[in-house]
Amino acid sequence: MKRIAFIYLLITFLSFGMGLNAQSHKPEKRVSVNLEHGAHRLGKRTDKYMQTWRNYGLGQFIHWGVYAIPGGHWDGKYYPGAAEWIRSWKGMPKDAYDNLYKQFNPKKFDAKSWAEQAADMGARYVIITTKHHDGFCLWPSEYTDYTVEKSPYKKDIIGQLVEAYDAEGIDVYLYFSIIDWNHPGYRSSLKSEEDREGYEAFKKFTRNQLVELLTRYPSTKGLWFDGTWDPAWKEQAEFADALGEELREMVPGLIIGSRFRPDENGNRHFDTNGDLIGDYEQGWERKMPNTIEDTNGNDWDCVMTIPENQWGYHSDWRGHVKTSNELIEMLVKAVSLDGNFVLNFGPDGQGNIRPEETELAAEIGDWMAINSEAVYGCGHLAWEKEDWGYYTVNRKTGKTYMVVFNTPVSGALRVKTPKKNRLEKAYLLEKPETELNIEKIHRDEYFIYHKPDASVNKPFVIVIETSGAGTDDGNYQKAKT
Ligand code: FHN
Repeated sequence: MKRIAFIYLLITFLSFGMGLNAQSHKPEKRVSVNLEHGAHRLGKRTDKYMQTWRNYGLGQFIHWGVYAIPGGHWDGKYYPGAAEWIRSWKGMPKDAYDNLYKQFNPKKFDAKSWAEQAADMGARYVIITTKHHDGFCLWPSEYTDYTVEKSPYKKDIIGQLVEAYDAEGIDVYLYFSIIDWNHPGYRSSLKSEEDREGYEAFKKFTRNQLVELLTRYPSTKGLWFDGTWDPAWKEQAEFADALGEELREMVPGLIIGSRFRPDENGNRHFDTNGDLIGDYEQGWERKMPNTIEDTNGNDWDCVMTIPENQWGYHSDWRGHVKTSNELIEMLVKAVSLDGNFVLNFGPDGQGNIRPEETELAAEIGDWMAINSEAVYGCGHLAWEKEDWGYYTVNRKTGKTYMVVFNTPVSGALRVKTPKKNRLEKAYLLEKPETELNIEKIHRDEYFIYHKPDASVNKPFVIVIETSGAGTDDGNYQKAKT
């Protein structure tokens, strides 16, 4: 323990000294106390399941539920907030919302076509909302009547999706909201004995539903928890820890991120000592780290919406809608910083994926069809960051890529190799036969010349080959705790 405390202090000192914590999610104050329900592991998980997770690169998020029926509108009124939250927006009658499931009959829903589209886009994993904060279950749970089985649609949606995505070779992760506005025992905070009694029943229900999900869908690779920020849940360190262990015993290698359980002091994501609770950091929602130091050496995913903040279907997207180039840049940036990028889709009440999402999926898929080699199985290369874009490196083969988003007018792309590492060759991934000119500027500093013709409006990938000392992985090692 003393040795660990010393390492904490050393890292804290180095981090502050080097100004590394600027964007960090990790609590800045590092202490070392004994915790029963804090992190159970320091550093990354190294097993084969987590290695598979790490190499996904691109994932798809699906937010679907009865909120897709109003699609951000009620009684002719436009609700600008996140569509999946409409039940809680001022002016929305709760009773009306709670009866919407009686209209849930998505006749156009075709799990196979969703899965095929995701595969064509290049997604290697999918996160599906089994139930969101409203508590409506997309599987026929035996622990509540508020499920798809009681809707006119009747059929098990999660079952169909798991089957279809499994068939496409896309790993399935189940999203599960701890917040459940439909359960009588659910409370955001526990203020009375009565609250506590009701909450005990809610905890049992939560456990039963999770066990039920993993029993029904044993090919599940992980659980993506949400809605764990309430004071009531933050008191449940012991319960959540035991539940996590029980679930992990059910599925070998089960992956659970940092949004699930608090430590005994109610800290989430990072425990009182500043160590990550869970298998990867789940705090990068609609934002991304800028440097490898920001990631604290942890695995992480970034979940991203296409418009500013709509997860469920909103029929009226206002404001900026991201382009495929922006999304591809986020994907590559995530991979270059050892993370996964998960793009959200919010199908409508009939089960259609909206045309904007379909178009973006196709554009990303076209790019991935040529360039996914620079994404899958790739991670961070600790070379000096350049303005043209991002380096990625294949973790197994060491093959190195430059993913170029901004070509300088000169066409000269600067590359600074680590000491004793010579840049020998550069070619376009798309046309390996086209070798690019390399000019040595100074020691370890080169220009690679390439100016794509004016018709090129997508990022391109250059493969580079070096000789000498090999790649310097120092930063990654330094960040590991
Ligand atoms: O409140 C939810 C939100 O609706 C959405 O599901 C996102 C997805 O990460 N999670 C919560 C906000 O963090």
